Amino acid sequence: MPNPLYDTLFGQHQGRNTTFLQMADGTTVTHGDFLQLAAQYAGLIVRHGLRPGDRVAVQVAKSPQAVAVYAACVQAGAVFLPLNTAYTADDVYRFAENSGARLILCDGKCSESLQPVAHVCGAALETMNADGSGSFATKAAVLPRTFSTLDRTTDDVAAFLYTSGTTGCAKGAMLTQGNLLSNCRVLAGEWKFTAEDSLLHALPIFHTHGLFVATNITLLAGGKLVFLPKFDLDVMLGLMPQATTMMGVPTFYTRLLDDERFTRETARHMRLFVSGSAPLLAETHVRFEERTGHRILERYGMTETNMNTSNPYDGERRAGTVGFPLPGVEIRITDSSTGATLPQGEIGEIEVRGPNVFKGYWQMPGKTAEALRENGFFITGDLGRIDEDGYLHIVGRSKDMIISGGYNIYPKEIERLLDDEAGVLESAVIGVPHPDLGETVVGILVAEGQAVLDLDGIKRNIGGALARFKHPQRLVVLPELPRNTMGKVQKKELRAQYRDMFMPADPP
Ligand code: MCA
Ligand code: AMP
Repeated sequence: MPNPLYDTLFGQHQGRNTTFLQMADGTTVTHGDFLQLAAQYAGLIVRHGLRPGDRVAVQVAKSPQAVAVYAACVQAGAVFLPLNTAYTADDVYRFAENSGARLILCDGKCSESLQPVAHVCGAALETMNADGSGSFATKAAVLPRTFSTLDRTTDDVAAFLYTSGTTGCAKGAMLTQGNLLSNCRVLAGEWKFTAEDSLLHALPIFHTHGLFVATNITLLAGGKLVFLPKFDLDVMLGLMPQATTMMGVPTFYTRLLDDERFTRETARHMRLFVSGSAPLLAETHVRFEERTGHRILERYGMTETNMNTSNPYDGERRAGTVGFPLPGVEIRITDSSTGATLPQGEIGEIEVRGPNVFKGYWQMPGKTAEALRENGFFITGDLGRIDEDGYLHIVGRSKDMIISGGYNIYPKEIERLLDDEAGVLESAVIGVPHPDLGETVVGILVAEGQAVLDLDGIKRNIGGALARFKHPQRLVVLPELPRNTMGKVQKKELRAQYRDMFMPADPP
């Protein structure tokens, strides 16, 4: 029976003895063994009563078993809903509840806090620990190692990825089999992936970059992932000589460059370094080439669209740009207020159309209509311009969002908590430049009347409700927030005022 995503990424490897995953300790998982495990997991998903289209929320550590859950969902026609392991139980509740998840998979350490969530949502709860053990593995182990793949079409939803959005409300972006397939096919072709490739994989697998780009492309091409639980400089340096490609957020590149052990020799075996998820400074691009002789290939994507543009594999990879639209993808630059296409070279809203663009936000026709024009163009919330040679430059964001180490943070979510603190009249949360993370979170507070704010206490109070990576690194008190004549807070001014807060001072 046809299931295009399963057949293309997974089914083609059935019974193969080739290495799919190589772990840091040198142990490996073959394609064939991986697929048998995935089949057992698919069997268990179906035994839980899930039918095609039902959602499986997954908040587990990165492991071969976690990837097998993804494969199992595809094979059983379930919608895979991966969640950042840093999310709090409240976050998981919001996503599980909104999506109507029927099965929640979590680390054994979280089962106590998530049991009530599963109960309220009417979902089953199973555990999967970082080493793959847990109730899910135990129950699956006795099931057949084959599973009759369920029918799907390219228009069926394969995954939900949640984005908080500028209003702080959770939106489930529905990605179809066709979205994921078209994008990985195009990227594998453009970036010349083959079965000979070995990709150094240190990204998390709960986001587009690590899963739908790095993992899908490698599966499609039949190559190998050198599969690391997280970014660890020593491990990366040790294993890079065995790899041919790497994908990373800019923080990976700055951390590598800050270590003198990272040399031309370390990168000698590599053929391609890809960067994305956040802006790569032109300076990093230049330093990287000086050190290794490699030009980083920067590309641009989004949760709702997968990848949109890429610098060329052959041809000039231009620092400070995200390259050209991928084959089949259209980009236009528009006037944010009228939606009219702007003349070439002008700065405006970046809009995207193509087979990569998602189906809409789950059960949110209003939000979907705000983001997706009737003619199919998706309004990205990024500002850019196309230069005379056709390269896209991202020059800023019209959406209020911070990208810290490749993770998106929406200020509204933090401002709400700050505003609720005793003695706080109002707040503004901004992103300021950070040497390691690209941007980091700063909260600006205005006190009520003569109130004296206990900043450490406020940090502690809001901390419990926020995933760690969203915690403000610093809180600052101002007598008032800068506003324009319409009364709108001028975050641009605040960002300018605090732009050097974490940056090393230039040597005199
Ligand atoms: C970890 N911490 C962070 C971040 N990561 N704080 C702010 N921003 C972060 N990104 C905090 C932890 O909460 C912890 O805090 C402390 O740092 C150490 O944690 P650890 O896990 O050791 O952190 P790390 O190893 O230094 O991680 C930094 C990292 C990681 C390697 C940059 O965040 C990462 O792998 N980022 C990649 C994200 C990604 O894949 N983005 C793609 C999204 P404490 O000590 O206080 O507890 S997909 C996307 O954007 C689109 C589609 C695209 O175009 O790709
Ligand atoms: P997300 O919605 O988490 O997938 O994040 C997507 C956002 O990351 C985009 O809208 C951009 O703002 C940003 N982004 C992704 N790739 C790049 C890049 N190469 N340069 C600058 N920003 C990027």
